[in-house]
Amino acid sequence: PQTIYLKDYTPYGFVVEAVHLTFTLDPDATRVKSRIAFAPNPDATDRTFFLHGEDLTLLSARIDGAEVTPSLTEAGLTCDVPDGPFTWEAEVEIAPDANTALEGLYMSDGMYCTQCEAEGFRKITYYPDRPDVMGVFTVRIEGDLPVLLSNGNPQQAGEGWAEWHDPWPKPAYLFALVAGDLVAHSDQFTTASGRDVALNLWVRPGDEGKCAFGMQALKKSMRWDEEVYGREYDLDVFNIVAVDDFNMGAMENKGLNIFNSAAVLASPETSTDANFERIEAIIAHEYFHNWTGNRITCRDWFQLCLKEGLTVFRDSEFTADMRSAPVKRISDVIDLRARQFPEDQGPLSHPVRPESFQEINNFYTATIYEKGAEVIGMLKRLVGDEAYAKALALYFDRHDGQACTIEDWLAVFADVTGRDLAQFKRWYSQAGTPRLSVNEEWDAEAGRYTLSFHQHTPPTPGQPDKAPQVLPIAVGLLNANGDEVVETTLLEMTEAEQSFTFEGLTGRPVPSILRGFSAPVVLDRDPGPEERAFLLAHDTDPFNRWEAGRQLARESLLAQITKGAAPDAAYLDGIATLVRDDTLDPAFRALMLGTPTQSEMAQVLHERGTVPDPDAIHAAAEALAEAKALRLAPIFDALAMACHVEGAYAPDAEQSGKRALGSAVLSLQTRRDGGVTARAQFESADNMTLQLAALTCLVRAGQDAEALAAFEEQWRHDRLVMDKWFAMQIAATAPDNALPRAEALTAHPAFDMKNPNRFRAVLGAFAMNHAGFHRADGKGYDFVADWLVKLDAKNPQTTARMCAPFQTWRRYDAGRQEKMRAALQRIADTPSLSRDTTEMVSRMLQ
Ligand code: HT7
Ligand code: ZN
Repeated sequence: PQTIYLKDYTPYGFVVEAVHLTFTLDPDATRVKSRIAFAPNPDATDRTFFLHGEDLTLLSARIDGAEVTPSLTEAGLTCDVPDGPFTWEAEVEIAPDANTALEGLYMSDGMYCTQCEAEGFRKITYYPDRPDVMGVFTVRIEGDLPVLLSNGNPQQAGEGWAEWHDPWPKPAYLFALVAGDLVAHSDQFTTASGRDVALNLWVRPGDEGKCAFGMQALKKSMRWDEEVYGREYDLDVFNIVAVDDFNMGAMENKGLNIFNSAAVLASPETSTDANFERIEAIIAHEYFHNWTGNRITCRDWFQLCLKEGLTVFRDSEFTADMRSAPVKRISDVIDLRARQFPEDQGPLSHPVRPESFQEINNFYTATIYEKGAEVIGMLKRLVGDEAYAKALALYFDRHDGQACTIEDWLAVFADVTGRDLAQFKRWYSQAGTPRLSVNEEWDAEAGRYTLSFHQHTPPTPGQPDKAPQVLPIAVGLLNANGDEVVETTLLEMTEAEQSFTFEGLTGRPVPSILRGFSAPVVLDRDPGPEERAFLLAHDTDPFNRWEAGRQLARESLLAQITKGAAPDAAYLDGIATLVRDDTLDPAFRALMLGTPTQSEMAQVLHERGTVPDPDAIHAAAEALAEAKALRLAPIFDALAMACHVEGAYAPDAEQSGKRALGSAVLSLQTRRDGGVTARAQFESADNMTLQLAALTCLVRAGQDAEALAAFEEQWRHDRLVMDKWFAMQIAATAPDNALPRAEALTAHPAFDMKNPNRFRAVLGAFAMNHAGFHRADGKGYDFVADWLVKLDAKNPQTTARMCAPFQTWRRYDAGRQEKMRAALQRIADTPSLSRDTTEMVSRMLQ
């Protein structure tokens, strides 16, 4: 496959002045007529007229009304064109019903639907399918379906046809069309400047009862973006559509967002608190793209983090404002460490702005999204809130309507602050997770305390040597009583080694370093259990308080695994004290009860030079949970009281925090009472959060046969709930049982490999059962590899994403390594393997 390089970017030879599309819908033979006004691009030198096009049957082509015969290739067409402006017209035929890749125009249960980002529009018609070519689209849809939607504002409609016009120039990746038998949950929003916007959430009949929460989330997002970023919505209508077959979470098409139904539909009976929170965040994310992505888009796909990193950062700020800021920050860091750190420290490591790719779909990664958001968080910390707000205002002002680069983005910060951001820019070009080590010096006589830091980023593929990066390190100092003697101070580290001094102290302080996780680094520092226990008890920074508990748990697990030690009493005591503290937010206490995942422990062991044994890690995790259950047993009842929720179910921060703590306690309680409490909760639950939490406990306890059958019987008609049923019983079961269970579930009548949600529910959940996936006999690897090979022929994008569990193969023992490598090689050797999967497995094997 061909490699595309950032350095080779050149502007397109033409500008698009207007695009008219007419769709005549048919599942097997949809006709697409295009009329596009082109003019020479004064900023370009190369005037080759190339239009992308894939899997299209060209029926006719005309330039300025005269028939032409373009040269066709697999990737598109070229044609001789006049020197000045001209009109291109073409008619193509496509087959949406045969499109199982879910890219371009496809069908989901009788409904027509599109997904064009990143390069799907070229499967709809011939077009310069690149984000720097922006045009004003007018779309006519003809089809015998009640609802016909496209981007922008509705123009005219009649029986079996509708016309839409989007006044805002946009790249083709933001094009969307939906047609089907849909019903709307409608509402209305008045913008700050008084414009009325009609809001519709379109769903399949039967799903109307799952729309109210999504609509409220949309209205909250619209208001928040006005209040915090000064951004108003800019069309008369905002449509959201829920689709069952979708490769990712959702897509921000201009004025017509398309959502995976799992990312928008919710009701208390069928959705967990976590689902509600995720839906609120995704609705916000897609809505926020209207400015950060749509009004200002990316010049090329190497700049993907320009819209994704910024939009993730904005949606995190939104969730922090709507719910609890510390809880959101801790959850984001858990997620970053679980998904981005392994990526950045393995064969798939790439910079936040990559310099080359073969298949852009493989770069919608945790690095681009989550590390991209961390980079913006650091920038904001460094320049301060006020300068950040000014820089963003300038960004919107200066670049509205443009396709931009990271250079444009950084220039607004440089212009507003006068800072030289050349070194900061390394965050965009250098891959890998920096490691930060610390030395302390205390001069009692002078009352001077010095922190000396050393930063080092290990080599990553193609980048053996790294230069020092700008690290904002937030530090606070506590005295021996636990009082804060130096409030959070931002140290700006720019050198490989650098010292910072605090004067005027009356006693040796205890440092709280990297507060709020102020930079996405690994902090290599072992202050010992006493200091961690002290910070767990006293740190005023909630993130570092949680981190102290997390590190105690990590060290306990390490000692259990490598030295056969018993679970650490200091950790158990600290947690027991904290979890009882009713002044603390229950959601925070629930997070405190969590422990590192088994996969995280494998990573930590590997970093410390010990080959991880998945069975030993599982045994240690079980022993720690048992010890915690024993330690907390005397306060189970008191905790259950603290988790009591008054009144009707609401998926708000307060109630869901209580339920999160309740679920954490229930899982410990199940270890003591054999599942009696969980079974009672399962039977009496009137919401999915409580029901699923109880079922998960029963699965973990191996007491699940009846409950699983009852749950299936109750929910067999609801595809989103059934995804939970499939996933949870595989992820939470004992490792020995995971493979037989996953194999059996692939034979279940409701298993449908063509539906990405269902495929992920089985195969993705299996890979999350760490010791089950990493069975010593290698059968877990073979099972996943077999299914990936099968799926690749239908849906390359989802297949390639689901290769990720293999990325850590070099961590494990020789036997497992060889079996994982062989499974990867078998995937790589599959005849006609997609470009997507080929790129992923070959990067992993390199
Ligand atoms: N911008 C979108 C990214 C995306 C996508 C979404 C759905 C299906 C395929 C996709 N390819 C790329 C999602 C987002 O970040 O908002
Ligand atoms: Zn996004």
